[in-house]
Amino acid sequence: HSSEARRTDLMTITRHVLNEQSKYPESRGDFTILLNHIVLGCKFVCNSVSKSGLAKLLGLAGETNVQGEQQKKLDVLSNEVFVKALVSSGRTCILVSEEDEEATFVEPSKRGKYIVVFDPLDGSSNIDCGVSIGTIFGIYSVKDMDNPTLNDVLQPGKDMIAAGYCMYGSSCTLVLSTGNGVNGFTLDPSLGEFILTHVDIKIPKRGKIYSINEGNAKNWDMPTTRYVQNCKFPEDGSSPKSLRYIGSMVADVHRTMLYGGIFMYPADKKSQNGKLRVLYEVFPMSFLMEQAGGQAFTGKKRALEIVPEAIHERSPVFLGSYDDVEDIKAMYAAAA
Ligand code: AHM
Ligand code: MG
Repeated sequence: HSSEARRTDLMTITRHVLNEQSKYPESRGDFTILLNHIVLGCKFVCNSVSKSGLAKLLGLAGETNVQGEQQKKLDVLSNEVFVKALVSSGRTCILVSEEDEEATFVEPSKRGKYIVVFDPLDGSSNIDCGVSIGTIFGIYSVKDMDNPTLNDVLQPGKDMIAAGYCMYGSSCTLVLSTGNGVNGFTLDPSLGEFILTHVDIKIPKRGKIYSINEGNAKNWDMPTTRYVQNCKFPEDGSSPKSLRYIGSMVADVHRTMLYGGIFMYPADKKSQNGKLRVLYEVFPMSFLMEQAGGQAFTGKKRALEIVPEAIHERSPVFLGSYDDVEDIKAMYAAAA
């Protein structure tokens, strides 16, 4: 009767995290409270994203509302919701958002021990045509709660204590790791709860898909060019890989996680450090990939070993199935 049990014994994300945290005797529920506020932000954004097409149809977007304010753009709105939810959780001390030039230092009366780095709504070019977009987040602990400094944020990704993303697609899926593997939760809209649907996600050791913006090929370096050439014309006589590229990091990484393969945003002649941001794009996704048994590489080293010098710094990244990332590492080693 296990299917019956599954239907009546719902493992919500809160219950799951409470279970995980109960393994640590010193845990006092702070992380669970923090996560609940992140989840609230995700639910809000999910709701706004699903209504945004309708709002456009009814001519709401871009119009002024009753207070005479312009309707806020979705990414700006999402950022406000996350910042307010995180500050009011009372569990954060520093926030870094893709939308804000400067880091936010939480006032002492509302301060907690966690640092949250996030991209509230990633994949902005996909918003207006209804393609999947997402939220990405990473969590660190501060060293000295009474004295938070920017250095607390500029830690290598391997020091994160948790990372995750929420994808606003055909369903709303939240994928989370607290350093004990990766689990996926799907929002049940009728309950308003994220329910555990993807237990202990492991990425296939090798995949059949490569994912990259090939429009930049003219400016790639030699190892990337060779690697992609080999995806299409494999020298060992194996079948060519399929190409999938959505242009939303969350959606491209989510597919890579479930189906296997490799996602790449390399350096190119125009952008020496690629496009993706270290703190709230490269680090959380690399953390999740490693936790799922995959790898993340920058072209020079393990992505989680980058020591960022600025909060909006960028880095090239190659992440996905263990063996596929081994191949690109070999291309770089051969070129060195
Ligand atoms: P954004 O923060 O402006 O949305 O840019 C980030 C997005 C990622 O989601 C995605 O992987 C990448 O940009 C796609 O870039 P490109 O359009 O250059 O292929
Ligand atoms: Mg982004």
